[in-house]
Amino acid sequence: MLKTDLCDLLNIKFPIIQGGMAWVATAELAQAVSNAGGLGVIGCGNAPADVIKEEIRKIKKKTDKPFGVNVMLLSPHVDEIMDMLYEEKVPVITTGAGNPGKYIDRFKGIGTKVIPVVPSVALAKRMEKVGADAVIVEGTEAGGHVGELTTFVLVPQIVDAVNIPVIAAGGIADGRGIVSALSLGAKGVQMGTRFVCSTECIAHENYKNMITKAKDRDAVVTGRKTGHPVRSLKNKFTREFLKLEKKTDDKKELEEFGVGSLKKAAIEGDHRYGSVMAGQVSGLIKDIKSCESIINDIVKEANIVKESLTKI
Ligand code: TUI
Repeated sequence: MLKTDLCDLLNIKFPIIQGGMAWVATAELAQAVSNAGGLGVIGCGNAPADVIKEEIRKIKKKTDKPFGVNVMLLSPHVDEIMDMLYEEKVPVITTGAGNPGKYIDRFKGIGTKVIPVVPSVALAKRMEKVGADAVIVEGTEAGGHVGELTTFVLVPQIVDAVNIPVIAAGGIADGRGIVSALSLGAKGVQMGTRFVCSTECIAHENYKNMITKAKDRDAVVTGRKTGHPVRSLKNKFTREFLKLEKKTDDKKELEEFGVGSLKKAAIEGDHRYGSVMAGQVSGLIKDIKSCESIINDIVKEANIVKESLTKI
């Protein structure tokens, strides 16, 4: 029944991790995923430590299952957040948008598992060397801040290069996706966009509806010139951003254009002028349902797919 080494490492029922997305991955979403047998993850984004500490207190009241916190390493609050996570002895830390090497060692002593997102073989190897417990290999299909390579080519290369468990992310939203990831050698998956379209996610309904209505080519990348490319759904915001990118090389001006845009879309519901960060898999997501249904339906489908493969 879809059990892998990752389930033992993290003490979870299904090898499914929820992406730790800024603004929308609150305790409310994370507890629902953890209670359904996956690993729920609170996203720090650029929030200060006290805001995240409050979310951790909330989730500890709502579940006795393991959960994680995602630390976005470009945040100005990284050091105070890492100190707070140490004090709170959180079960799992995932990281994104940088190299968490210098933080890993201290968490060994308290049993916190540290799982960095890596967009390349080189960084995966470096993370294994400095003691990461697993790596999340995120392809460019993902939403938000993305690398260059696809999940399909990156996962097997990193599986061959390291001995720690690999978790595939980017482009996965159903049972077919999970079985494919496991076929490539991954021990589990991380899904973000699929969990945004859940009843428990606090994202504005305009944001969720834009994902369920999206078509195959709607998730575009802006900000390549800034060095921090971001994938979000096509709208006035992405069109204006791309226009500005043609006009200027000024990184600061381009970065400033994006500031506050995710909150605008995800919380205020401005799906035209805000940044609706979501992955290419948006075109595959057609409904909004509970995290429990999302996970149970995916596991059911994965088992059917597994069964059908034995007949090939
Ligand atoms: O981090 C994400 N997704 C995100 S972060 C975010 S907030 C943001 N907003 C504007 C600009 C930048 C970020 C929205 N979505 N996913 C994980 C991820 N990590 N994707 C890519 C990476 C990554 C990139 C470079 C990880 C490590 C890395 O290392 C560079 C180095 O130091 O070697």
